[in-house]
Amino acid sequence: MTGLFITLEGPEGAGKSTNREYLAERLRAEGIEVLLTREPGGTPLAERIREVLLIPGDEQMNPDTELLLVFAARAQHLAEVIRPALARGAVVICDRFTDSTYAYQGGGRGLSLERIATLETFVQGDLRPDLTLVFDLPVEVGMARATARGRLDRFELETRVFFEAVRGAFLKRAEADPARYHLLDAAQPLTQVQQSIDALLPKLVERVRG
Ligand code: Z5A
Repeated sequence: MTGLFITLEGPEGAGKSTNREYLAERLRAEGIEVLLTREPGGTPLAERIREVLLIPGDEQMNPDTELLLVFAARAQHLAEVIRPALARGAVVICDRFTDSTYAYQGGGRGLSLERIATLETFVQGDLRPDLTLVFDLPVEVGMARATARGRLDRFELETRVFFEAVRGAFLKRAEADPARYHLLDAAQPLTQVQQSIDALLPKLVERVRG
């Protein structure tokens, strides 16, 4: 038995954390086992790597170090949480996954996409998400939401140019594979975003029940 692997992606402040709970509750209401998790993180060790990645420090982090840390956390997360849950037939909803690596380390930092793809295969084998919801919104709207929330993490301190590149990378990936990606307009009021999620539910439930 294999479950369903759903990832939520998009720039900062897009509403992934808010809507992951919503989607999980809707699926649970159908009697489906849902495992809700996030990256970087999802296990105690991977959460420690998350802190290294997010907390601003005096020493500038080398982009390759950043890339290797996200994949190190992912290897742990896959082994301890994601693969076991999928193996027992659960739906895994993961707030960010490797599309974020392509967007932030590839688009934002300008690292080679080929190198990211090599690490992706090394760490994941042939495991890829079954469905990726991309919460898209203009950079200034996302930045305003993040700023309104208070203290900014190491990524949120980046420039607008960086976030435009991140957004562009998500959109490009979504455009290249419409079978896997579903684009949501995250600048809409929350109730409308959730209506768009509701519209996806019947097909999702059907897919889980095979
Ligand atoms: N990162 C990376 O570089 N490489 C990788 O491979 C991975 C990650 C996996 C941490 O992620 C950072 O790690 C991330 C990329 C990097 N950095 N950034 N930036 P994170 O997921 O923890 O951080 P985040 O994306 O910045 O989370 P976020 O700002 O919390 O965004 P969100 O989860 O999409 O949004 P939210 O918390 O649900 O909503 C933000 C606020 O907006 C909140 O007050 C909501 O109430 C409000 N909101 C949400 N939806 C709406 C609507 N529709 N209308 C109005 N207000 C709304």
